[in-house]
Amino acid sequence: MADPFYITTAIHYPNGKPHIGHAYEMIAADAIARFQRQAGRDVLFQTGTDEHGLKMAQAARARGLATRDFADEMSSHFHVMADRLNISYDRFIRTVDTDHYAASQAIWQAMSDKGDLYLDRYEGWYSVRDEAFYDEAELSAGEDGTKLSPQGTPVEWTAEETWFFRLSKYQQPLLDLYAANPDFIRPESRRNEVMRFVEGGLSDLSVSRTSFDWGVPVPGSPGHVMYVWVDALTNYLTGTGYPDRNGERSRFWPADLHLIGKDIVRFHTVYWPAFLMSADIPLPRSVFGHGFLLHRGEKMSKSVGNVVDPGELADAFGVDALRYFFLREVSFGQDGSYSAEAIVTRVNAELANSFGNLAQRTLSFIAKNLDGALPEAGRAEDMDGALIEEVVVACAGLRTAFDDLMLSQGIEAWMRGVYACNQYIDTAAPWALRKTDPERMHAVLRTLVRAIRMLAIAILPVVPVAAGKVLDQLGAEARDHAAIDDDGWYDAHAASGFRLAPPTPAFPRLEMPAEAAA
Ligand code: ME8
Repeated sequence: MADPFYITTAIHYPNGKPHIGHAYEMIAADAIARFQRQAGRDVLFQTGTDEHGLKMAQAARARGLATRDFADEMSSHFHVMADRLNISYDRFIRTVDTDHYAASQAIWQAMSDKGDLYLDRYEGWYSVRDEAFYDEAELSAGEDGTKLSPQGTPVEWTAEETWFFRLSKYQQPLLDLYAANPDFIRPESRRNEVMRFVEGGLSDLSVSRTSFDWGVPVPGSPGHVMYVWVDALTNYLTGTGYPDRNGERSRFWPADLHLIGKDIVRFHTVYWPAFLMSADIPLPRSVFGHGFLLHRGEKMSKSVGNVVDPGELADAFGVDALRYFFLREVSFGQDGSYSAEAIVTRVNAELANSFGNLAQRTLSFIAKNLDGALPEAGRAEDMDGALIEEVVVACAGLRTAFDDLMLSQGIEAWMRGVYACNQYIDTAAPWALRKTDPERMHAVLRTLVRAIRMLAIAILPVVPVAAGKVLDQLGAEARDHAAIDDDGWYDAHAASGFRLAPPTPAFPRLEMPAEAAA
């Protein structure tokens, strides 16, 4: 059986509607999941919503709804968005799911059996917006003198009896983990931050709450619900059937990649591995903290009025265009900025005018002038083999980069293959050869069809529908990496009598939406 590959996104707080940051994270994870499937891995891909905690309870109260009803309604917006963006998840988990309660209570019990949990009184600062505790030293003063968390959110003083997790005990094991596994935290800048933080010493962590009841009940401790991050992180295990270690999906643990944003790296690389070590569960192989998306370079905020609904962007530009833009424009791991102009410019230059035009011109010429029959071998020249070689290198470049999560660089490598094709067309000028040298025209078009097929397969994880459409037009069925390398495909396919129908453009040109242009 193929090698398993388990990838997860963060589970998103549905206290408000999904925003572009949520869409970005799902799209990036989806491209990686699709890429790994093409590489032949047996992929499990999980995303979902994080529905417990004080933030959700307060948001429900503000809407005058029962918390569960509010959670049902709000989670559905995330589910709809995932489907709208063509996210190929295997499971959309909700932390209110029954099996998730079982998993959370099982890991709790395992940490308790280890002797890592104890009751004490917690007094300290808590940010509801971050659902996080902070030390006094981490806080700063806001404009009106109120205290703010490092994320700039308000904190409040809380005091209650809670269960504590002996996080301090795991300081050295965590440092050893980072030292032995340089890829455990990526990118490098995040790794350095986390190592400095842990080297500074770890306090034990308050892991239950008694002041509200919207959470997973702590086993054997009436009145306590788990701190929302304990249950939230456990979602990754729930997806593999934990605590059953022999179930259908247990082969997917340990996870290969937790893809999350830079603001929650500490939870995933300090708390989460410490919980797992305590419960004697193997650790995930890698955590990648992506950057934040900014609108025209500014942080999204309701007061600035620049919170853009991802569904509206998808309606305006198309899902594949949006996917391409995010993955190409943002150097993965760093912050990135988006605007309507930037989307239109990038997509038109690289997809519509370059790859789209290449495919459309070539395929419609064949449909019209050869009656759709795939070109014959004709009279080959050295430049044909040279082009195929450049395209092979471009596709391999994408693969190597994607393997390393360098998504933008991978697409850039792919673009070099597209540009090489466009140069080849300009030099070989097949349209001019129709009357003067049909033999040579056949060879040129044949080379282009081979190149277009390889490029379309390679870019499938990024633009699955549009690239799939080009491949459908070509009648190219196999779409995994082995198919890119299959050089025998063309002649077998041409000999089968396949005929191209007149194609419709797979990568339409975008126009600036009227209101954004104003
Ligand atoms: O943190 N750009 O949920 P969340 C890019 N429930 N990514 C962004 C972003 C932006 N502007 N804003 C947020 C939570 N994100 C927890 C996670 S996981 C066990 C629990 C990312 O809805 C953010 O970094 O606040 C996180 O990875 C994800 O969106 C969900 O954020």
